[in-house]
Amino acid sequence: MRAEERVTTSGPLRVAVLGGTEVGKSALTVRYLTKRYIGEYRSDTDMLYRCVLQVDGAPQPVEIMDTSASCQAASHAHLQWAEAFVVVYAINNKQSYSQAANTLQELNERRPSASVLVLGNKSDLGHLREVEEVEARTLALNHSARFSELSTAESCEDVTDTLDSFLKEVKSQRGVATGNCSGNVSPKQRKMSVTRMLGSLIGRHSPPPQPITELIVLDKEERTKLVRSSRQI
Ligand SMILES: Nc1nc2c(ncn2[C@@H]2O[C@H](COP(=O)(O)OP(=O)(O)OP(=O)(O)O)[C@@H](O)[C@H]2O)c(=O)[nH]1
Ligand SMILES: [Mg+2]
Repeated sequence: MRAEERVTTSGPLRVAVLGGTEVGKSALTVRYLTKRYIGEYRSDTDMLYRCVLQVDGAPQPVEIMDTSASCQAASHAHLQWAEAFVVVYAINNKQSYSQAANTLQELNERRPSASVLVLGNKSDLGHLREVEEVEARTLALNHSARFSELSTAESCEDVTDTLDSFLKEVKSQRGVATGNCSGNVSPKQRKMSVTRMLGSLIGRHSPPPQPITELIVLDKEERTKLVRSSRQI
């Protein structure tokens, strides 16, 4: 295990959602947490969701970082912060697959012990397919990662099943139940309710999403602090 890898045995499960631009990272995250599919999302910054989910039949504090592809230059911060990674590409976008392959390589070098899920999104666009499922599945296998291909737009059930079982695996790899949900977050983070945030994203006439504990919008400076504070655990 590399020095920069820390074995976390308490506190929230931290998952970073990585991937190229417009592959559906935000759609996937919001779909999982709210069961809703929303067409357009803010994409200029990272979104940190803090919540308590049922993982393997028990309440579990979880933090999910929906990363912004426009902030990829700072992705080292994400690699340090999270203990598990969802690497997303779009099956109709070969370039996003190449980017996912590069990310897997980087994870292999910098976070070899981390749990990784490779996720091919937009399977509803099979007629525009540029990435064969078997190729991506083999890539994941070669990196000892899980693999799933699904459509965030069309199947809430697939998203839920895939991420539920991934979180279960992440938790089981810790070996012990986790502690509290307070986390270690720098004081300057802007906080707003998910209802308000999603309300502004999806428009006034949509019904409110299911409640989530907290959504924190991070700019680059704040993200750096978040990583610094997570290293002090
Ligand atoms: N057809 C289809 N479109 C999808 C799917 N998931 C997301 N999209 C669409 O893809 C576009 C990008 O989705 P986002 O969730 O914003 O993608 P992102 O990866 O968060 O993008 P950035 O934050 O800009 O990097 C949006 O128009 C979504 O509606 C899917 O499963 N199928
Ligand atoms: Mg996004």
